Amino acid sequence: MKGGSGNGEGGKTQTERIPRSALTNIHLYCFSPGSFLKGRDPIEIVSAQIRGGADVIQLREKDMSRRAKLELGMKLRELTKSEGVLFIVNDDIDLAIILDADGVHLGQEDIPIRFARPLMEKKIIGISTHSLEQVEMAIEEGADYIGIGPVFETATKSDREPLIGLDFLSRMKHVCPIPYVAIGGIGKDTIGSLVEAGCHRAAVISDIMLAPDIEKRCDELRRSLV
Ligand code: TZP
Ligand code: MG
Repeated sequence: MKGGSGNGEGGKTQTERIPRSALTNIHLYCFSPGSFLKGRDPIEIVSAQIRGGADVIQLREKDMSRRAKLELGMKLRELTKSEGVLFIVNDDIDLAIILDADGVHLGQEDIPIRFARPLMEKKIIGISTHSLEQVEMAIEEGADYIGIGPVFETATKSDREPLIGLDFLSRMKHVCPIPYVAIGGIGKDTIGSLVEAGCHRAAVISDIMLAPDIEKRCDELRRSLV
């Protein structure tokens, strides 16, 4: 088992707080397929990411009904639990609670952390940030980790914010005491520059979903990050 609230070694129960240390060792942050599904089996896509070394799986399905998200989420909860991988739900605090996920990932337009925390006291709360001001606010509000980006150009998020760039990323280690995960346009061709900027945690969507061999690509990316 890795960081997740597994039912394997350690025998943690879901009522214990997910320790912040579970986030210390995460490197490769992956996702459910969303619009990249293309007729494939979502469970097989996530399984391949886990076999390749994903440390976190986020349920991120922007076009699914909540009922469909619940059904997929139940399967992903079971899979991630048995594999000892952290399971995070995007946007929906209620779905995160229903699924007994390890945490929720919020955006700047979602419910603020101060309202989410009482509902998720023992869980992880992550938040997407796009500027120093948002990073400082996230820390002040008690985020457990931060998503920071977009670092590079991406077609995956149509309403993306301005690029933060590598200079800003390299400053994060001085300004951010909690784990931060870079996102946006990260893949096998760009991951080296991320590491050069001192960032060893990456969230990757399209480069993995479009790869001919998802497991192999995850393995390559994860090896670059450690
Ligand atoms: N937030 C900022 S960029 C982005 C999100 C969710 C999309 C990242 O996708 P990709 O395909 O890895 O660039
Ligand atoms: Mg959101």
